[in-house]
Amino acid sequence: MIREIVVYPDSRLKQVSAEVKEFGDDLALLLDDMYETMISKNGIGLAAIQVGVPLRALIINLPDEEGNQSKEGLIEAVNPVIVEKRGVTVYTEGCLSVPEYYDEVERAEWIKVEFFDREGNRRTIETDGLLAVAFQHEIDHLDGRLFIEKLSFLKRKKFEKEWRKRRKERLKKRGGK
Ligand code: Y12
Ligand code: CO
Repeated sequence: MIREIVVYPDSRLKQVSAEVKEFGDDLALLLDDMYETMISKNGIGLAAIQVGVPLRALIINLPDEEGNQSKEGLIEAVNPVIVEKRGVTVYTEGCLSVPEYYDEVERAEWIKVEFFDREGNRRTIETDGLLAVAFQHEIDHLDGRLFIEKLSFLKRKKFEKEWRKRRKERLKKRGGK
C-alpha cells in the first residue's frame, strides 16, 4: 500500500525514532509499504518516519550502472548504526520530504554500517560513494535530522526563501487566483 509522505515542516520529521524490537509481520508490512511508496515517488531512499512511523528502519534502492532501479538491489536496514567513518565528500542531495529542493551536503566519504535485515539477521556493509551518502541521509532521518539542517547559513536562508515563495504559489493556486 502506498502511504502518504510526511513533508517539511511537519514536526514528526524532528522526532528521534525508536529502536525496532519485534521482527515480524508488522515490520515486513511497513518495509513493503515503504518500498511501494518510495518507488511510486521516484525515490532512492526512505526512512520509516517519512511515512509517519517513528521506528529505526530505512530502505535504499539505488539505480545500477545502466540507470535501472531493480528490487534486487534493495537494501532494508533495521536499527542501523554507523560504526566507522572516514573522509569527506560532497553530494547534491534531495529528499521526498523536502520536495523540489536539492543542495550540496558534506558527508563522510566511507562508512561501515551495522544493521539488521527484516528477519533480524545481523548485516554489515562497508561502502563509499552514493550508497554511503544515502545511508547517512536516511540515518539522519532516524535521528530527526533533515539534510537542509546541514546547509551553510546562507544556503539555509536561500532554502527558506524558496520554500516561502513556493508555499505562497501553492496557496494562490488553491485559492484559484
Ligand atoms: C543521495 C542523496 C539523497 C538520498 C536520499 C533519498 N532521496 C530521494 O530519494 C529523493 C527523491 C526525490 C524524488 C523526487 O521526484 C518526485 O517526487 C517525483 C523529487 O522531486 C520533486 O520533489 C519534484 C525530489 C526528491 C540518497 C542518495
Ligand atoms: Co530524506
